[in-house]
This record gives sequence, structure tokens and C-alpha cells, in this order.
Amino acid sequence: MMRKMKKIDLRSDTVTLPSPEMMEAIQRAKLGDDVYEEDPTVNELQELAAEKMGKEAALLVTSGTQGNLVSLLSQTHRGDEIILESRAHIYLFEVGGMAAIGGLMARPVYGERGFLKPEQVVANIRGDNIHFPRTTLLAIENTHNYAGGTVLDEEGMNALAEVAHENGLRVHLDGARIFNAAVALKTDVKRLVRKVDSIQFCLSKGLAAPIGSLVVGDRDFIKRARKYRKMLGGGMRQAGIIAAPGIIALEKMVNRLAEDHETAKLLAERLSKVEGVEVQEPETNILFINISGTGKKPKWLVQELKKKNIIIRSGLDGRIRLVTHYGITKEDILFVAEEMARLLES
Ligand code: TLP
Repeated sequence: MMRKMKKIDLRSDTVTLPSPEMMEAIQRAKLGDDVYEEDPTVNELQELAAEKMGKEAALLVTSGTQGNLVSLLSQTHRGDEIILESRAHIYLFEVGGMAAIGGLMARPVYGERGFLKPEQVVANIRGDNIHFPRTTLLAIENTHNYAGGTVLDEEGMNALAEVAHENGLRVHLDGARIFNAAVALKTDVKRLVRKVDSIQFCLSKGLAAPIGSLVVGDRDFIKRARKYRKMLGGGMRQAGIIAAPGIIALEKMVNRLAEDHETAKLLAERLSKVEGVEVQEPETNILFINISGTGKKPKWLVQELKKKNIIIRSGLDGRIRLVTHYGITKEDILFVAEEMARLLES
């Protein structure tokens, strides 16, 4: 079959390249020194982000990891304990920054589909005892990456935030992919985050901007976050070149996430027909499969697909994560499914 060998990279939605419109916006961006809060493009993006989330203020940060860390630092004190789901990105994949830099204790608790139940939160809050650290924060991840791009709805979000607040905890949302959740639920993102105190969301994932995340919350929180961002080396100067494509990401790339959810479903549907392949039904743009039933090894599959310019990565736990995103078409996905089926059935 003569097919032009387009590179199809399904390792993550972080691999997306900026759209031509984003590249043009970078060229035209009005710039200033953002450490002095004088970059008009950064200011515009931050206002837009705050408005979209229904909160008072926002702050552009370099990455999701930095956004989560400044949020945690801004809402806790050294020695505090944070409750989070045991597969949370903050806990597993952020280099232990909360402990190393924040002096924070993690209280990881397993939750079905990546989400704790309110009663699990209550059960894990430390009581008033001389021996205990203080529990001061609940961190939620929506969509939950490692649990399979799973979605928590408005009711679920509110129930968690309410129980946390009733017990004196603040609430942080690792919303790296919160727009995927909102699109999957066909709801306004504002409704999902209404009761949380801080949010980190990424521009550089499904929204296809090249760099950056936003931290969102009330003005006092953002003031503290700005100081911690500076401490971590995240005070940027003419950062409007980052903010300009970010504005396009927020204004034009949100609704199209539905296409990524469709292509993930299509891939799941095709792969579930292959004998020995276990497929976790995708809720958004992340699909986990397990091929151990085929007798083939993930590493072998990675190598074989690479020959067709299809790039995947085998996970840490034997599963394979496939992520759909901007630039991946339905036709690409049909091609990937066909190639994978051919290899796994051979
Ligand atoms: N996730 C990356 C990798 O680190 C695994 C990916 O490819 O999915 N929160 C969540 C839920 C994330 O998935 C990620 C990135 C982050 C935070 C961190 O964002 P960055 O990579 O911008 O620091």
C-alpha cells in the first residue's frame, strides 16, 4: 500500500505542534517585561483564563509541573499533609517537588477511576493529635491521566470540594486537561471548577500551544503564586511570545477536543476486536490498552510500529497509553488500528 509516511505520534498530546495561526500570533505579539507585569499579551491571556474559569485572577507559568508546585506552595506550610489520589500526576510524576521543595507530606489514597469519594477524604484527614501533621489541602486531578483520562462531573467535583472545605482543607485542581473534561461532559468549564480554590491547566497539551500553563484562583492566592513562581525561576520577561499562542489555544482549540475524544473511541473500538488485547474504554483522549494476552511484548510493538512512523510508548506498568490530539485525523487512526491489528494477530 502506498501511503505517505506521515509521522503519527500517539505518546502524548504534549507533542502537538502550534497551528500556523499560533506561529503568526507569536510574530505579531505586543511585548513587555512580565516580571514588572508589563507584557500586554501575558496580561490579556491571564484575564482571559481567569474569566473562562470564573475566578478573580490568573498567572502564566512555564509548565504544569511548575503550576502545580506554586499552587501547593501558596496554599500550605512546610510539614502539612496533602490528600491526593495514589496515581495523581503530582504524586507520581513531578519529581517529588512537593516534598523536596515544599516540605509537604503526601497522603496518597486509591480512588476508583482516579477519584476519591468524599468519605475517603474525611477518613484520611488527620485529627487533632500532637503526633500528627496538619492536613490542609485536597488535590484532585480531572481528567485523571493515569486512571485513563477519566472524567469527574460537576456533582462529583462539588461534593469533594464541599467536604474538604467543611473540614478546613483548601482544594487544588490539577486540571492539566480540565477542558477535555468539560468538553466530554458538554458543560462550561466554570461549572466544574466553581468550588475549588486553585486550578492549574495546561495550554501545551490538547490545546496545542507550544508552552505554558495557567494557575487560576483568587487575587491573594495569585499574589502568593507570583512570588513562588519567581522563586522557582519562572519569572519570565517578554513572555508574550508564549501567551500569544495561548490566547488562540483558549479561544479556538477547546471545542475541537471533541474530535480527539472521537478518534480515541474509534481506536478503542477497532483494537477491542483484536484477540488478546484488553482495552479500557476511553472517556476522553487517553486510551490504555494491555496486550499481554496476545503473547507479544509492548517493547516489540513499539519497535515494529516505528517502522511505519507510528510512535507509541510502552508504559511503566505493562500497559500502553495512546493519546489522540490535534493533527491526528480519523484516517490516521484507522491506519494505526490496522497496523496494530496486523502486528498483534501475526
Ligand atoms: N503529563 C505528561 C507526562 O508527564 C506524563 C503527559 O504526557 O501526559 N498534570 C497532569 C495530569 C499531566 O498529565 C501532566 C503532564 C502535568 C500535570 C505536568 O505538565 P508539564 O508536562 O507541563 O509539566
